Amino acid sequence: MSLHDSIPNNVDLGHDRKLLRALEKWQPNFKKWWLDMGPDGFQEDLIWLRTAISVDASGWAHYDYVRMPDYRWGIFLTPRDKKRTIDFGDNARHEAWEEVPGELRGMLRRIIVTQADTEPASVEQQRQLGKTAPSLYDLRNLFQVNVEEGRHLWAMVHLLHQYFGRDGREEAEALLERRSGDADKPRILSTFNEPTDEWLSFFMFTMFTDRDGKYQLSALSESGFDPLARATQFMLTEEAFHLFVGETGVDRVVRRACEAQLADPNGDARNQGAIDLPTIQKWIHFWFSSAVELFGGEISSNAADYFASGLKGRHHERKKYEDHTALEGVYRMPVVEGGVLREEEVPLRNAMNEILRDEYVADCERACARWNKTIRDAGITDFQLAIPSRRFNRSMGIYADHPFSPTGELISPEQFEARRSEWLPTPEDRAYVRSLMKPCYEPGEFASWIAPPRKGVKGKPVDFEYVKFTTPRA
Ligand code: BYC
Ligand code: FE
Ligand code: FE
Repeated sequence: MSLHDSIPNNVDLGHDRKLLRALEKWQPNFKKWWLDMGPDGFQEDLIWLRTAISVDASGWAHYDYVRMPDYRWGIFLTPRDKKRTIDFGDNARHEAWEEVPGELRGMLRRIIVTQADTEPASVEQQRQLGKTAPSLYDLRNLFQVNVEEGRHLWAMVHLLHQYFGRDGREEAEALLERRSGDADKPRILSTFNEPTDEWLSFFMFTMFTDRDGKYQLSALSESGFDPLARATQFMLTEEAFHLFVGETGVDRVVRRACEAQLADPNGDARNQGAIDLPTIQKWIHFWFSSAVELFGGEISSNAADYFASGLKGRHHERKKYEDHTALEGVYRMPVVEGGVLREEEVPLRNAMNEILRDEYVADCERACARWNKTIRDAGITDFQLAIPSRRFNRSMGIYADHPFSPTGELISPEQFEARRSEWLPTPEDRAYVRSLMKPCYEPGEFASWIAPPRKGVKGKPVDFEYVKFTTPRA
């Protein structure tokens, strides 16, 4: 582990001068991007952050006050297993690749660039959120997520630089040039161009969009291209925290909604400065349906090629499956035909995106069941939240051209429009949620619309000074 090099790493950068020089050339451009597009207005403040300093299980994290531009963005891969083989697809049982096979170069580059692009995109989407943080605890968590997404970009840029020569270096530059939401040079995937300008959306994003990241990274951690597998394995350990922020964040908004509803004489949480449960449901509808697009087409020859070549497996491919060829068997999928939904059999390899989406949906439903427990525990028995059908509100894939209700029934466009404002955030809902977004920067204090967490970070109390401002704040 070289922690004191210009770029902390466990990939022996010191012995690869050419690679080190290429990355050292990219580094100032990354820092410039971070200052231009990272958290706006907090770059001088001291944030209680964890930094990766080792990849072994015995605590890879180190906590201290850090100014974000001084964060030690490093390159860490889980250790190499020299006996590793490719474990699925047509190349199964061959030795894992340590270099990029010529014929897979284009496909692999495309996967890595797509993954890489999401990381800076999310930082850009969240750039203004610090100004309205509901507490110092949440402010710190936002910045923790942001610096780690920055490190995920480093992890992918390292692969581009080390294994893709000149085009890899060009892709690495382009990653710093695209901008979330920009009409001329947008980020690659749809969700990463959606504004995330209030905190309910931030919690939904870390709940639903980062969770796509978990499943995509998991599929890539099975890759026969060993450096990608090892890079994504380590990214997954950081991802767990992002998902924690999202799932518990939503849970805290739900808890507060219940308290406020029960405390209000008219049973209206909004009267108490909270976000009511039906509004939370609309945000779930919006962000789930947006995130679920990220798994790609239901029937996808790209996905079949990724699997066949051994580049992208299923979630827990080695642990969970016995047949790693996926040449036999079918996936039964509801499709729209002649105006009705009916099941069609799709060859397994072409359904890989859908198989991964299944894992994702089940995980979202598990989280939703916990929020519903929070609602019941509060004493509210007539309201439950729900994850909508994956067919609801889609703009890509086989369900895109048909309106579906949140419970997944095929409906007419008129029926959808008649209920749109009941199902999805209206401009008024958005204005209401935005009106609540006022900063709460006193240690231990929380905004009116969110309950405190059950405990602080890494043994620190909830009222710990997670952010020390170096300039006075309003
Ligand atoms: N938006 O066969 P299809 C994360 C394109 S999140 C726009 O359906 P495929 C993170 C597609 O590119 C994880 N375009 O899809 C989270 C293709 O284009 P072409 C990110 C889209 O290729 C929070 C066409 O539609 N990682 O880490 O099987 C914070 C038809 O392709 C979208 C990855 O995505 C979309 N949503 O699957 C920070 C892993 N979906 O060929 C970070 C790498 C599809 O017509 N990516 N298209 O030009 C992949 O494995 C695949 O590219 C996808 C798409 C699963 C995304
Ligand atoms: Fe990430
Ligand atoms: Fe993440």
